[in-house]
Amino acid sequence: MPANFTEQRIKKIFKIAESNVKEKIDLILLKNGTEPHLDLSFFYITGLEAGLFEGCALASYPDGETRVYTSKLEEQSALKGKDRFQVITFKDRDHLAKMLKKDLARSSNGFSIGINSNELTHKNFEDLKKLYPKAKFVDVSSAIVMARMVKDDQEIAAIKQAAQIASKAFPKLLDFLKDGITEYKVSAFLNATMQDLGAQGPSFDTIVAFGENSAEPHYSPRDVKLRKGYFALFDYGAKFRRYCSDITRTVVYGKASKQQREIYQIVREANQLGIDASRVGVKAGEIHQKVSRFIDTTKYKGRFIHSTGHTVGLAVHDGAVIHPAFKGTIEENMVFTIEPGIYIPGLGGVRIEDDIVIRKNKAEVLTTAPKELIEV
Ligand SMILES: [Mn+2]
Repeated sequence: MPANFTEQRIKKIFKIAESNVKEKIDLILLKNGTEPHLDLSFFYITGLEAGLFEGCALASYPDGETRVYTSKLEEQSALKGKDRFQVITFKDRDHLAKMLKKDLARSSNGFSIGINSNELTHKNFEDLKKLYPKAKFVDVSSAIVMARMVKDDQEIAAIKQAAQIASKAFPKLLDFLKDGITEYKVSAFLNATMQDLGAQGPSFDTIVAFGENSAEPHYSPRDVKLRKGYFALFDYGAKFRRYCSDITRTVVYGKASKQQREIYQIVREANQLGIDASRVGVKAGEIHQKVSRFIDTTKYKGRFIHSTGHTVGLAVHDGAVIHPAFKGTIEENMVFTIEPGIYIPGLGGVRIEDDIVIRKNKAEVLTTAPKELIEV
């Protein structure tokens, strides 16, 4: 890991921010709330792997200088990065406010502070306005999203490992399935298996959906039992060094019906189409259109009800979607999912999701679990 990557990442954010807003930004200030209102950009900039940093702040300057304001509780975690940034410890909220006021108000003539409006809570913003009445606040959230979207080598290595852990858990999961086992038990098994394989934990709440429940894309496991002839859908991911993977596989428990086989093959083909369409220079919307138009040429027209994918990183939904709603162009070293599905209420659904990293000439698939139809 390059020793100065905090400086590199900060400079990258400033460069994009200043070209977006066309004005000078004196500093970028991140302020965390309490869990779950934590800005993961805090970890992007610091590279810290441990800690929550509730209530903590981070200030970065255009030359790459960064100060992390931490409570005593997180001090030991923060000190792990002290070669890349300064660590300043506060006693309580008032102490932090005093230090922020003194350290950052460099110019009495007013100065501009970049904030991440995607993550800063309204309360924290109101507090900052009181602290710096003369400052001009500039929203740099889209620059942060863009900077985080194109990954560097150490980020890709972490996601790759997270994807490997999730992929390795899949065959173990198949061995665990049996008549009458519940969605709860299988999701607990998956989480434990990923940790056993080296994950910090699951990257989001594991989805295990049997039978007709597989028609709900954001389903939560319940005490539903596995029965012969059911689709069984598993959407899960591992977190490794804070980076997420996100995979979905669907199998048939028992012998697949003709219709189940047909739905599966269409989704399988749509998944490959999406991967093949993911290249440097294409618009995210074009990838989605290729996938959704293909599904709409089949008798399952209209049954693909979400975007084709989303970027993955520190957050499992890391800022952009693979859909016309995101106007951006695909660049080298972006990491995102391709996850078409077909959902039929009352019957069930199939989704096949992979994580891919965009390389110079093609997409590299990071999730290596098998994708042919499996009848368990
Ligand atoms: Mn996903």
